[in-house]
Order: sequence, then C-alpha cells, then structure tokens
Amino acid sequence: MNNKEKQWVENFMAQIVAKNPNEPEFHQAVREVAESLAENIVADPALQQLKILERIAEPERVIMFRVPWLNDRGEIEINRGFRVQMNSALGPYKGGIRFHASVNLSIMKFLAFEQTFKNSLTTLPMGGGKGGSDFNPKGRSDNEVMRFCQSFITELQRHIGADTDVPAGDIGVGAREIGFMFGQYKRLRDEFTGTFTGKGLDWGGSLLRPEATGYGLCYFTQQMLATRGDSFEGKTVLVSGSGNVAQHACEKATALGAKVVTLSDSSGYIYDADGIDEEKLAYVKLLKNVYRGRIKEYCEKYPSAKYFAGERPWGVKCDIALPCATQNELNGEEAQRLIDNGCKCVAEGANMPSTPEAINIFLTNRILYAPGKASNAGGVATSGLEMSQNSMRIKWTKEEVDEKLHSIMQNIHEVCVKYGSEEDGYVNYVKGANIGGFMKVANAMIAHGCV
Ligand code: NDP
Ligand code: 2IT
Repeated sequence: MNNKEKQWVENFMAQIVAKNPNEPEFHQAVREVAESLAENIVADPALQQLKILERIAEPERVIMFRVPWLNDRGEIEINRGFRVQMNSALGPYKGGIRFHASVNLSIMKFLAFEQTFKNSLTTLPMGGGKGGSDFNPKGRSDNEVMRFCQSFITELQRHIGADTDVPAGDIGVGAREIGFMFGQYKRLRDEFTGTFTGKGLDWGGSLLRPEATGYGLCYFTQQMLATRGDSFEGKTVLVSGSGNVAQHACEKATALGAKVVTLSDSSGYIYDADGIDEEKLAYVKLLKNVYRGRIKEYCEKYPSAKYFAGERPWGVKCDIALPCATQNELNGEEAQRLIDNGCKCVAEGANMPSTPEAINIFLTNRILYAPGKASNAGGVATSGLEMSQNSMRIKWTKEEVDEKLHSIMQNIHEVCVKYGSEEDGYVNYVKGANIGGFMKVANAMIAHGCV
C-alpha cells in the first residue's frame, strides 16, 4: 500500500470504529477487507462516490431479541438472540446460526460481513447473514436444547423464509438443533420449505452437506499445494477443533494420504503420533456427536495418544495446519512457531481463526495461506446446492454434489489466483478472496441504485 492508500484505510476505519464501538472482531474483519481493497478503491472514484464498501459494512438489518425458555428444573432462563442480515445484493441472506456463550453483536457482525464475501465467491445466488445466541448448549439435556430452539425460532420465524433469509448450522448448531428449529418453523408457518439448510436427509437435506465444509477445505488445500507441485500425500497435518468442520477435514485429509496428528476443543488438544485414522475418527464422531464428550477422552480409548490441557496444537511439527475451531485461535507467536517448525501451508476451516499478526507472518514468509472466506466456502456452497434441490424438489446423488463442490472450490481457487497474484508470482489468497468476493457484490449494488 502507498501512503494515500494507507491514509484511506485509516480514515475508513476511524469511521467504522466510531460508528461501531466495542466491536473488535467486526473491526478486525472489516480492516482486513479494507486493506485488500484500498488500491482498487483509491483508484476508482465511482466506488468512493457510491460508498460501496461503506454500505457493505453497514448491515441492512440487525434483529436482536429475547429468548426466554424453561430449563429442566422448571426455572426461566433468558438468552439473547441475533440475526444480522448483512447484504442481499446477490440473493436471500444466507449464513449459519451459532450457539455459544461468547456470542455477541461484534461476533455476529464479523461473521455476517465475512459471509457476504464468501457467498459471493461461491458464485451461487446468496446474500450474507449470520445469527445465533449466547445460549451454551454444553451440559444441557436434549429437551432443554429443544425448548431453547423452539423459543428462538418463535421469534426468528417472522424474519426468515426460503426467499428471504435461509439459516444453517455453525458452532453449537448441528443436525439436532436444525431439526428442532425446522420443526417449530414448519409448525408456526404451516409450510414445508427450504428455509433452513443442513436438514436431515429424509426431510429435504442434501447429501454431503455435513461433510462439505471439511471436504471443501481439503479440496481447496489440494489446489493450493498443486501450485507448488505438491499434495497431501505423506504430509503431517494439524487440525484444531473436533466438531463438524474438524472431523470432516481430518477424514478427507486422511483419505488423500496425509497423517492428521491433532484435534482439540476449548479445554486442550490431543496428539496422536500414529495418526487419527478412519477407525479412530469414527470413535471421535461418536464421542463428540452422540455422547457430546470432551476430546481428552480420546486418550482413554487410545492411550498412546497424549492430551495437553489448556494448550493449542500449533507447537507440534507439521507440514500443513488446518485451524477448524474458532476465531483468533492462532496468534502471531504460534504462527512463527509453525513456520520455524517447517509448516508450508495453512488453510482455514474456521472463520477468522488467524489473528492479523499471524496472517502477516504467513504472508511475509511466503507460505501458502488461505483465509476462511475462500477455503471454508464449501459448506455454504453446498447449502446453496441444498436450496437448489429444494426449489426443484429433486435430490442429487452424493457423486453429483461432490462433483459440484469440487468445481466450486476449484473456481474459488482460480479467482484467488486471478486477483491475488503478486509480481513475483506469490499468490496472496487474502487479497484474491477479498477482491474477488467484493467485485460481484459491488457490481450488483451499483446496478441496484442507492438502496
Ligand atoms: P462445532 O460446534 O461442530 O465444533 C466447534 C469446535 O471448535 C469444537 O471442537 C469446540 O470445542 C471448538 N471451539 C469452539 N469455540 C472454541 C473456543 N472459544 N476456543 C477453542 N475451541 C473452541 O462447530 P463447526 O465445526 O461447525 O465450526 C467450527 C468453525 O468452522 C467455526 O469457526 C465456524 O464458524 C466455521 N465454519 C463452519 C461451517 C459449517 O458448515 N459448520 C462452515 C464454514 C465455517 P468445545 O466443544 O470445547 O467448544
Ligand atoms: O460460516 C459458514 O459459512 C457456515 N456456518 C455455513 C453457512 C451456511 O449457510 O451453510
């Protein structure tokens, strides 16, 4: 960036911070995009006059609501619900729902902002949105989760719809929660529509949607590795998290010939030097998805593995790192440790898992680094495919969905290379994803006028 561009970023960010105080995650996500776009925007008076990025950074609508519900002891509990309807230039608002104690407006807005660019990159007709609640599902009974979901949807139902806003899963929201929310929505609205994605296979869900984020992440990583004549074969891989994205990233990386040696949760990580193979991963799925246990229990089942309480996996020697847990889970110090240990590729399954300091270290060291909005877009892309199947009232086979997912990830990779290639041939995927995602949204907004 030259001085003029730097000045433009600082002025732009000063306005964002003043208008949205106490929202550090939102500022972080917007700054990254502003820095990537500075050159294009400073060079284009129309983009400045039309205030395109200023409009993209202002949600079209934010809904915040009370979610009262009764726990198993008959006591009233009160949570806060959110839906940020960020941008509908390319299609109905689309994005997941997160249930986690940390959920607040800043986190919802950063996720909805990122989603707008990610959904644009998929090439499918989807706008950007995100929702959730500070409800903590850990330790709650199925009945408590059901009553919470029913109360959440009783309010949210009036704001969503198959052509308006289509929620899906995210942290703390999987098949069980989507089922409860869909059931209550169907009952209140008296309609059976594709207003949610990630539905069960018997009631409108798409084959491969549960696998899609983790699989898509590995397809994208394959493409990145191929730019350097490399592949997953024989590589040691670190995965963080142990939920939906982590499990399927581990599954596909293993199928492609890699050895995944770590998984984690918010309490610590496990290290299995022999690799988390298909059989061990089947146990992890049972442990996390059915028993809702903790990752440290892996070591009770497989005693040769080690558990590191309160630590993150980034100090383990590896070739490839796939952060798949949550935002800001990999800091500058950890990024440097990865580089020092010979890591050559970092691709994000989570949304914004690397801090700005970490990203800077990856880019400065010229390693392969993909931001989540490009590399984890396979999940929402397959949600888009679920929407298409629902509209057409048909069901594609696993092979058909997988082929489409493959070609979408390949296309996103091409867009990143197109907009992110630097003079020395290095692909800056951050720049590529941000510019590539922005172009379509900006063009649509220009066509739609001042709305
Ligand atoms: P899950 O709820 O299935 O799993 C989340 C995992 O991350 C758990 O292992 C959880 O551990 C861990 N985690 C959550 N919060 C923290 C934290 N504060 N610190 C450390 N670990 C944490 O969620 P998903 O796998 O669906 O989502 C993981 C990431 O991927 C998120 O960033 C999400 O936004 C992103 N993503 C998800 C998509 C999807 O299709 N599901 C699509 C694209 C991106 P614990 O049990 O201890 O909380
Ligand atoms: O962050 C994400 O892209 C998701 N949680 C998936 C969103 C979706 O609508 O499938």
